[in-house]
Amino acid sequence: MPVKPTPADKFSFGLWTVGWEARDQFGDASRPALDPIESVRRLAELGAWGVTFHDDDLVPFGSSDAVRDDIIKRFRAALDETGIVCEMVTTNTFSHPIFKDGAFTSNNREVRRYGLRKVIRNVDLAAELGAETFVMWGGREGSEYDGAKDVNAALDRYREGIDTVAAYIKEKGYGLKIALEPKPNEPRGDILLPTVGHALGFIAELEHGDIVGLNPEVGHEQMAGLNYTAGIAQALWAEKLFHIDLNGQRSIKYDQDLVFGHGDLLSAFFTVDLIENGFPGGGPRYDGPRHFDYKPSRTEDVDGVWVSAAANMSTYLLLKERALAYRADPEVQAALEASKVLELSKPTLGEGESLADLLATPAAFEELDVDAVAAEGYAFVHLNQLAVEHALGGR
Ligand code: ASC
Ligand code: MN
Ligand code: MN
Ligand code: MN
Repeated sequence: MPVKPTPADKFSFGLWTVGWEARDQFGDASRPALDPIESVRRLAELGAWGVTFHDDDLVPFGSSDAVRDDIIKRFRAALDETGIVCEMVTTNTFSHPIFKDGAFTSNNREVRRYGLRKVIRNVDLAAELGAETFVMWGGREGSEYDGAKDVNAALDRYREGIDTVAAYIKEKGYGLKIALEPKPNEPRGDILLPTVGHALGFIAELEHGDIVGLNPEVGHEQMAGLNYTAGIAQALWAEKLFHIDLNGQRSIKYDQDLVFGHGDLLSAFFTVDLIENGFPGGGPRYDGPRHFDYKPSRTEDVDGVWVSAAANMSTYLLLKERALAYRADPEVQAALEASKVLELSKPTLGEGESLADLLATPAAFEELDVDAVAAEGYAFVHLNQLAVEHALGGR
């Protein structure tokens, strides 16, 4: 049975998702443009809680200040009327041809200075609208040719750009945090900060890294052949999971942006399990927005846009119900115990035990029956089958 969402579920959507006209590399738009105000109203009717946008989704690139002010005024009125929250704002530094070699890392310094101005203007707007997160997806920060980019200098410029924005946020006293969004490639041949791991390494080098974290997208990690759930798990461990982009992707290919769960469904189950139930042994939790960054497929008409938007939320809620049942099942708890999943939370050295103490413990090494320990099974397949059966509604 599909489940109807409520604002308490904290679902949010980018204006660019439902608003995508479905123009691609090979074909023209297959749907008309949607008025952002209409999108806000429709999302509210469907039970969403929040909305997000790139500056250019709301205010067309190059609009005069008067037009911009008027559009923002109408957008605010739609938020007030519907109760929809603007939880995150991001900047388009990839569509206009000026950004063809990137924004913060373009070889052209004029472009970098222009990009910084565009981002700062949007930080002010994000703060005005009460957003909590400022996402930065550097879609054009990269290259096709290894000889065309000095990666050392590009990372210096990337750091300079992000630190400048973060310092501005602090100086203004805005309640915003920056969330970097990794992606391995597309539209560039290779993009800087291609995965969650690369981005975490970069954040550690920032001066203002305390307010900089991550916005990992399901499909972006999967495009690199990586495990999304494991990626957000490490971001959580590092206390850097500031936001998430949920969608679907079927293996290593172009960025599909399918409906959440329409790619690797079992992976989606474990993503929801981690978000809703946390780590089996406790630890940091994610309680931010359940944000969808998907694209209604080009084959769908305008009605199909809203059907696909609802599908993201329905799938998430069904998986949530299944994930809660999975963890509540005593058989699963026993299987977690039998598989020693919970034993991993116990420190390797005992309380007050030093390495010298361990070295002086023959039972830990000299006397350990290595063959007997090696022969023990972990019964992970049984545990996984329980997850599959729960995910399929068989328990
Ligand atoms: C973003 C974001 C993406 C891209 C893409 C634009 O801000 O999260 O994945 O832009 O959706 O089409
Ligand atoms: Mn994507
Ligand atoms: Mn995204
Ligand atoms: Mn995207």
